[in-house]
Amino acid sequence: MAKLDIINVPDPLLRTTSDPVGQVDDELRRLMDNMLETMYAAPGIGLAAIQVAVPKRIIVVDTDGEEDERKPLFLVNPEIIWESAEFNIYNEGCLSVPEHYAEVERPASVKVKYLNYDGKAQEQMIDGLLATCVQHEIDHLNGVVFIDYLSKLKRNMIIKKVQKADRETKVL
Ligand code: K1U
Ligand code: ZN
Repeated sequence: MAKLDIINVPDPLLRTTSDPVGQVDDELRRLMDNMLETMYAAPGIGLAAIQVAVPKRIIVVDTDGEEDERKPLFLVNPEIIWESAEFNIYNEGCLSVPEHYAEVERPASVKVKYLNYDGKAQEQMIDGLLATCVQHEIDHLNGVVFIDYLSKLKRNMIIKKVQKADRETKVL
């Protein structure tokens, strides 16, 4: 497995709509394994392929935390087919917007349809942090970043701070 580079805002790749996957084959599974290693190393609880500059509709998530109890989910071509009328607010972060967090409101529960690691079609009801995380990652597949839910002023301020921090890291 290999750790991949995560791109940050304002990289224009983060604004692209990712392409559906045709077939889940060994090459795609290798990408999913590398995404998972990258996510755990970051550390994070989710990662979309576009965050490692691959415009394919793939996300990996693991919101359970403990290293000895890892339960990763691989979602290929994920689609939300139902969402609850009830909403949750969560203080979200993003590996492509390092060090910045903001409250975002999203449906509390969703039903998601996807292909799993073996290419098998699945439908699953999810709630809590997992539902928040899956919605955040599906947003990435549509070129949406969580800071888009904030005011333009706050969003631009965060982008400038991330750019400045990245410039300073490059110089070191
Ligand atoms: O960049 C990403 O898409 C990953 C992001 C996922 C996410 C976090 C919170 C709410 C919705 C979606 C992260 O993983 S940011 C890092 C983070 O939240 C975290 C890191 C270590 C332990 C626990 C959480
Ligand atoms: Zn993110």
